Amino acid sequence: MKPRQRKQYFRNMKRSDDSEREKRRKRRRLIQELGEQRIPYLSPADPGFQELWDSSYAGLALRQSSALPDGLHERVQSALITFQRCGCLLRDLVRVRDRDVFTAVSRALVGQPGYTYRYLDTRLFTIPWHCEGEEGQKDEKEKPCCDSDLRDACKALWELNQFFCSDVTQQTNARGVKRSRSDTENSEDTPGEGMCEESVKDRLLEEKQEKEKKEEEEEDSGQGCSHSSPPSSTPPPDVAGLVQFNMTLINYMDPTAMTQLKEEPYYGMGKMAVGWHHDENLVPLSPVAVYSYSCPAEPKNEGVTEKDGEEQSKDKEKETETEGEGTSKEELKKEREGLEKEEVQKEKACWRVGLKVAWDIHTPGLALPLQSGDCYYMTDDLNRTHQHCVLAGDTARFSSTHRVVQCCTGTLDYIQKRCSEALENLHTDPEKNTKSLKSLLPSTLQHIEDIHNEVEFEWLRQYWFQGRRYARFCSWWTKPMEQMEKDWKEMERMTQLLLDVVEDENTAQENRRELADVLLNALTDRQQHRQTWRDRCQSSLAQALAAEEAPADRPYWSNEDPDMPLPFDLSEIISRVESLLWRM
Ligand SMILES: O=C(O)CCC(=O)C(=O)O
Ligand SMILES: [Fe+2]
Repeated sequence: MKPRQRKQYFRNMKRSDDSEREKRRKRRRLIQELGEQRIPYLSPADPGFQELWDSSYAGLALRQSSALPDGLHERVQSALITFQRCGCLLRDLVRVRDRDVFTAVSRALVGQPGYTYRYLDTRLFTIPWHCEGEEGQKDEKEKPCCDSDLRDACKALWELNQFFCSDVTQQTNARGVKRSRSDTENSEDTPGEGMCEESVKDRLLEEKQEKEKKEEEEEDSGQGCSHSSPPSSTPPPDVAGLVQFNMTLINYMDPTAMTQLKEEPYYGMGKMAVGWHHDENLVPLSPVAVYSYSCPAEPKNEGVTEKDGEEQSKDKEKETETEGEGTSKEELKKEREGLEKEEVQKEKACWRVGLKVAWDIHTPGLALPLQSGDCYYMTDDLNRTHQHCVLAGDTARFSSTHRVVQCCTGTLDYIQKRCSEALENLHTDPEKNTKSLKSLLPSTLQHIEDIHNEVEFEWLRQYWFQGRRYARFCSWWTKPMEQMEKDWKEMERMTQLLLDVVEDENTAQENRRELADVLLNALTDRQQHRQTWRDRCQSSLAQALAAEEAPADRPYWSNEDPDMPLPFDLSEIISRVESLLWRM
């Protein structure tokens, strides 16, 4: 990098450091101001829970485990354990506010062959799921891409996906009918009885905090699948049509193996496995379906349902009251407090999904406990208007989160087409075995250089950053990535040809300046991104990973590599093009 460029680069870095520091300061202040005070949230045992759910969280639906066929539970649960056993579930080294962090949960993406999912600057590649009756995805040698255990596991998730596709559609349609009827009966949303009454003073404080929290949330990232609100102005999908989930992101976490989990800061809901977030990159208004499987640490007390638990605690309360006859009020109060604490402890032992209305600290939050095998759906615009988090229970837990991911730029098919588009501009003379560019139109070359950067930074480096984690258990991506690297190498050749044209004194002056501009922009971007990926690969967290998971800074080559038309480090070329432009 030239000294001037480097200065600018570091100035930008400093600016973003400053704003990061400012955001962190705001966040600390908000938490300080909240002090011991917390925004209320409701759980099933709290009065007004159902009313709050109906009025402020209507897009959330719980499907208790009994709604799924028994056999499906068995297959899905053993599939999740297979993924874990095969080492497919790994913590992602993602980027949050320019910092490298490991997600608390270990993850794998399973779904449509050739699809990817991008979150927190990380592109995950699907392990392809296998459809019923089909032999499984084959690689180019017609060999199955993964072993038979993994194939069966993928098949089970596909089966669960099929169940969700039809069940979510049915549930949404049924609720749609119910809601439109009740809408005409009672057009006003009534807040639940559990809503808090605030004093004017509290309210003013809250408004101030809300403003700050709003700013805070803009950059709050929970390592879920987003850090920003998805766009709102897109047409609603046809609710009567069948929902097509195209992939599932599997999560796993054993809280006993975690040294520190963050406390939920606003409501005091407990330890978070996944912080507050909106799911990112989904088709607008599409639903999300989640299967929750908590592995029992010890033999479960079968037959005790949520409801039973609640009834039991009420009975206990009654007993205490009768027992309490003759005891002092003080003792009674203590006893009740003890019971409430016990209740809270019991509740926090269970995995829960937490929900809150985005940009709102007046509406109480909602914490929904999930028994093993329970599923929940987030429908309508819940993901846009609300944020969710996952609250860790006492035992290890898997979840399979099915999504309709917006894939227009995220499939292998898409990027292969882009590569072909770029390579179309390369002409090979078969006799002389020389190469040249067909068109020298600046817009065409700009387009090609954009593709070049997209292939390198959105696909190749993303893939290799995740080390050999894919190839270890599934060969599906191996050949396509090799081919993509070959195509990219051809694009390096094309950039070199463009450089030749730009540096050729015989090229018409006007055209030359335009082309030099195009080239300089592309190379500067490329150089900066290469540096970012180098830094990511060399971070202390990345270095601490085991060899087979360690990030590879690939493609990387030395200046002496006879195969490569341009050097890895572009600073010298950038200087040349810059001074050429100065002289024009
Ligand atoms: O595990 C869950 O219940 C949800 C996880 C989640 O929110 C996510 O992966 O985006
Ligand atoms: Fe999520």
